[in-house]
Amino acid sequence: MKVNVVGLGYIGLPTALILARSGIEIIGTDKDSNLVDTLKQGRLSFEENRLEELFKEACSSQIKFSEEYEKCSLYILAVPTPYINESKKLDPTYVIAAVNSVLDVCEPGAIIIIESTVSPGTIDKYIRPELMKRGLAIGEDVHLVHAPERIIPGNMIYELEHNSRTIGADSVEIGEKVKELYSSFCKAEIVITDIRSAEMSKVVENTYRDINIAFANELAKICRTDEMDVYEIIRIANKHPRVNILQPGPGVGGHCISVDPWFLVGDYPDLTNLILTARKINDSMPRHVLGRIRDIMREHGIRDISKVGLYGLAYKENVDDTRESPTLQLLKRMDEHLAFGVKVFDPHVKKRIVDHQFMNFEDFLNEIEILVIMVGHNHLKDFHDLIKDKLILDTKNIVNFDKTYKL
Ligand code: SAJ
Repeated sequence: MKVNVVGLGYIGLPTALILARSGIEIIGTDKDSNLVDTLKQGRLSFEENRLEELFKEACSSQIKFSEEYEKCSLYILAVPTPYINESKKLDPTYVIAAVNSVLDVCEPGAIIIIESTVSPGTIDKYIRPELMKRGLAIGEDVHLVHAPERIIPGNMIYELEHNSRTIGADSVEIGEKVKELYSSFCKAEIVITDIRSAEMSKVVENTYRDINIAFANELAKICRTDEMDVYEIIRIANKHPRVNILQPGPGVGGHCISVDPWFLVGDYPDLTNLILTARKINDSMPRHVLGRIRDIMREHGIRDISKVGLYGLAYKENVDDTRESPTLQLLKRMDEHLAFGVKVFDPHVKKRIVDHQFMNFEDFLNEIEILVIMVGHNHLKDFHDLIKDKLILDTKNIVNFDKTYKL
């Protein structure tokens, strides 16, 4: 069997590699020629636990990288699905373009699996019409499938193998065929459903998490006003067998949880009160962090914002992915308040992407009086001796020294 994986980003690349390792012939396609060259030279484009090892194993099997689409009978599309800032609706441009490129070359009866997260109804609204315009009979000439990914950055390889999956198809027969393909690497349950349910369940999963985090963040704000320990309260509440509150933090980043709920808000503006409020609460957290920094500066008579250092630029621990990161959100807010000069360091982000970004942790520490922990990278554990006497604002609840402040 030959499979063309289209889009070699955070989802497409690990998926292509794990399929190749399972013995399936893979063509990985991306329109970014630099990325294709990098992969051809045996170098990875992003950091991920166990990805290097998987890359080596896959490259010794049947995988090739190309800018071209391949003629075959099975395609997996993992291209970006951003949202339009003003309307909060999904921007389907990349998926539509990828589907059309596939249709230009695919074999009759090909299966096109869309893995990218899409808002409910996207395939009916935007993809089926593309096939119909070409006079193709859906379910005969071409089959559409939606198999949303669920893997978490930082633990992608493990989760590719162990997370349950959803396959949305127009017929059980096609669903079963795709299930067989995914069974080559996925050891967990694979559920077959219709396309709309698959689209909706994916968005619902991430929205559920966003709302739960918003609840934790709101509790953190309530507890702050009356000096209660939000972490202790959540820890105790979670001992109840049916309570599972997530953790408060400096905001919600990443390309999933902070994005997907907007699809529902964009499509159902009159019905999404809770979902919209949760989004607003999570988006307000960088401002809350800024307030906490101001409190600590006042208390200690520190006037110069350049004495503040933000630890972490990634959107979460132990990854180098900075998409929608709370630190970038906070820096934007500081910029709007003309608070320039704050120092930044992230051990995983090796490229300079913001002003005053340090590449050496000790140089960074030497320049600052207040350390703001925005991300709980494991890296910090090796430096407790260096930071224990500093003023610290720990937004991730990972250290507890004498001069540590919490969210
Ligand atoms: N966060 C909190 N408090 C928490 C947990 C997370 O503030 O208790 C923050 C994180 O710091 C981060 C953001 O939320 O900024 C999102 O992080 P995450 O680890 O919860 O999720 P993602 O975006 O890395 O990955 C999610 C995963 N979804 C769920 O856990 C439901 C993953 O399984 C999905 O595949 C992925 O989104 C996706 O692609 O949709």
